[in-house]
Amino acid sequence: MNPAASPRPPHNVPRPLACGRFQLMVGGRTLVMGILNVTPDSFSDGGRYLDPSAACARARAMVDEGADLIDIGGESTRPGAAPVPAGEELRRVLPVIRALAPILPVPISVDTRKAVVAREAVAAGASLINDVTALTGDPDMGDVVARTGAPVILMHMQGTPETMQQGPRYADVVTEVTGWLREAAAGAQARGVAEAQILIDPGIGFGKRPGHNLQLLRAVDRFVATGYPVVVGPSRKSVIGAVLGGGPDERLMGTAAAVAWAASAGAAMVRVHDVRAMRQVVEMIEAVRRAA
Ligand code: HH2
Repeated sequence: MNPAASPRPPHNVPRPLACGRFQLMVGGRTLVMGILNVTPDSFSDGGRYLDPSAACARARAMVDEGADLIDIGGESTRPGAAPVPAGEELRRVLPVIRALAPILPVPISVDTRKAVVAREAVAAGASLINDVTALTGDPDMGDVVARTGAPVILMHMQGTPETMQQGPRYADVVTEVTGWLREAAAGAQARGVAEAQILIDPGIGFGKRPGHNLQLLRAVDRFVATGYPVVVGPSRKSVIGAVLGGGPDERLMGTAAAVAWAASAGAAMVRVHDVRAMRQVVEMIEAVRRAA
């Protein structure tokens, strides 16, 4: 990439990301996004936080453990998951966002592929939009993101959650996903989203075989070199089970290794379930990075 062609500062210079009444610093210590799935069927924490008071308690606990922001989702996007109607997704996430927004000392992100959910979530107090379809799903999502001015995570997925694990294919997964994300970011800007508000995510586990996921992790530095802040979500995912064996609850150390790798390659944010442990991982990586 020709740096002169981009107004973005180099990725390793910390800069503020405007998030509603908050500012997150991206480009310094890797930020920790705590996952809160208000769903009956998420692959790891499904059914545990459907009750709004349990969800709020979990969000507060993750903040105490060191989360820099909380990502709230009301629809599982695990492989084979059926879509959730907008009304049901709104019923799941809005009470939790409304209860948390006035009291949480960190920004709330909404994990949704529906424009109406993103719009209502921001109105209720969310200040970042995490769209696993990178604005390619709901035709109104681009407008909602542009109008709210919220930062947006554009994530790569091949196919849809229903179909994505049915024979995913790439000639060169890293080049294809990098190119796709660059185009998604350009498309978002063409629809009025500010360049400074865009983050990109290679979408670990979304239409990828284990080998693809490992190659994408290995290439986090190539995503960082695009100049966009990079989000990586390896937490407890099946690629870890493919390497080490074991179910989602046995993937803590594999997650820690993936988070350490991503953080040392310059990832701006990691999306994780195990906040306390992963905050320690990213702080240690940062201490090594800054050692004089
Ligand atoms: N992964 C999941 C959901 N949302 N968003 C981003 N930006 N990146 C990710 O890697 C990502 C994501 C899937 O994980 P989880 O939320 O734990 O499970 P489920 O989709 O079953 O709710």
